[in-house]
Amino acid sequence: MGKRLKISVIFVVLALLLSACAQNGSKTASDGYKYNHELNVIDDNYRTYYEVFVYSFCDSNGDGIGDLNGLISKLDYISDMGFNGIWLMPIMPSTTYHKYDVIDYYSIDKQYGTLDDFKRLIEECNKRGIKVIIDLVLNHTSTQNEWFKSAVSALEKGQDSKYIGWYNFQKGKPASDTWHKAGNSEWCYEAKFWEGMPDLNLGNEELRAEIEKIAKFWLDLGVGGFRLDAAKEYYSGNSEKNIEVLKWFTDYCKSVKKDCYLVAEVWDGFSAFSKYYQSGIDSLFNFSFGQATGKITTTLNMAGSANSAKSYADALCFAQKTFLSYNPNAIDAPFFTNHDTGRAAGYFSYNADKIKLAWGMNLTMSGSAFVYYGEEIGMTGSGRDENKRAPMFWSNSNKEGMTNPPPNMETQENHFAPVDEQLKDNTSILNYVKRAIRLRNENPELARGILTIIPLEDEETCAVLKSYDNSSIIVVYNLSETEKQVTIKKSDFAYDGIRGYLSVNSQEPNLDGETLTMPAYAIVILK
Ligand SMILES: [Ca+2]
Ligand SMILES: [Ca+2]
Repeated sequence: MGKRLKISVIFVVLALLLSACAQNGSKTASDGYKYNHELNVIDDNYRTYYEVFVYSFCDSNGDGIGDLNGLISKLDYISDMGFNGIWLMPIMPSTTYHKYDVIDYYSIDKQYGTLDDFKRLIEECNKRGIKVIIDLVLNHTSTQNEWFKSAVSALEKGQDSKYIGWYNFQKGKPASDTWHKAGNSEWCYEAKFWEGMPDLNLGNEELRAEIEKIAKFWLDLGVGGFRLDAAKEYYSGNSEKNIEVLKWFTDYCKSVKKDCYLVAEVWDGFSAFSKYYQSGIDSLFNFSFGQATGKITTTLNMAGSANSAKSYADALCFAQKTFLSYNPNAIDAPFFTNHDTGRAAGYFSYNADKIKLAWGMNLTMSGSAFVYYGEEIGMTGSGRDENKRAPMFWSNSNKEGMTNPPPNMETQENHFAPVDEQLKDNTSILNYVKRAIRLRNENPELARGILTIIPLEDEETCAVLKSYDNSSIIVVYNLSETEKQVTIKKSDFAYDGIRGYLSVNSQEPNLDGETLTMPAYAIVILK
């Protein structure tokens, strides 16, 4: 071949490659994935959140306890994973390692750092387009909180104090095991979870004014909103009153910062928690799809038509319809695990394929999705609470930043590699999760789309249409352990081709006309 001919052949090949890329707007990634598209991240309240337990995340000063500066040092990691939101578990001064018993609502626990560190965290997050929401515990305080100490001291002396009305006190002996004696007084106080956490009386107007002050304090510091702990127990057994509390608090926060984001924990069955959307709150954690007993796990672990892929798509559509019927602006908050549930690896006996697919299902759900730290590497954790909050497993060889376990944690043996090793492995759980978040960040329809079921013949597969802002994508799920072929007629649901996919191994999907061949456990997006 002459030199000139060689050059022109190379030129033609290059031109063909370039035009092929231009045709579908996609680029091939270093791992061979052919469908990388430009990011299309919208700055609204449909985000992908990373739930961080600061205590166990990253230690910057060598005392073995995670801290805000340690978290700041990992923001590039979090941002590279594609997260554009962080939920911080409680950071305020507290007597416990978990810090759900708050002593002072206007400060940072010394173990974690200072308010200046927090301000720097917000600044650094702002630079990366990450919205920070913080845990706000309104059901109870610590017994060491000045409010409670003042109330008990007044009761002991038979004096009056405005703080007495901030809690639930009753004269006489404790009526049940959620009531405890208040110091040396003749009174007892309600503490739903633990005697060290007295329940607040959220009907008290002065307390509400104080809570508004607290919310404004943090919103002014730059937090993007709040995760509201234990909203079902504000008034245990009285959802109407709880909904009223959420409405008051939501209205107040939105009056301070219109685009703030509120998500509440109402740990209950589907019909019970969805009703809370009547409060106008943005989001409620979707307990029906997450956890070991939720729809994702039962679909992947149990055979039979009640757990078929079709039933999964039906459940997705029913959930969205229900939430929107209570609040037209409802944003679902799908999570798969959190600090109170066992870690996902254990739900599937450490089967990496199922762990990946579960995250794929979670991260292709509409709404703001939440991923608990360490889940992206399939960390181990079950049983007592401390076990579920183990030190983030950054590396085997480099212990820098790694924390000590929470007190009383039993040894947790990780079955999967640490972050530094998984980052380098194209087929790791971490890189699967990263790709799933990338798909959310490329396709606004994934998080924001209104769902329509696309009927498929095979019950181990399902498909939904997601429409948002005059654009639609089709998400197809193969929830079986074998390859499947699926046919979706372009005359019924318009699409050009494969837009992206999630595969639990290196196998790729293929579209031939209207016939889509899907590897086992694959999720494919058509557009
Ligand atoms: Ca530290
Ligand atoms: Ca309560």
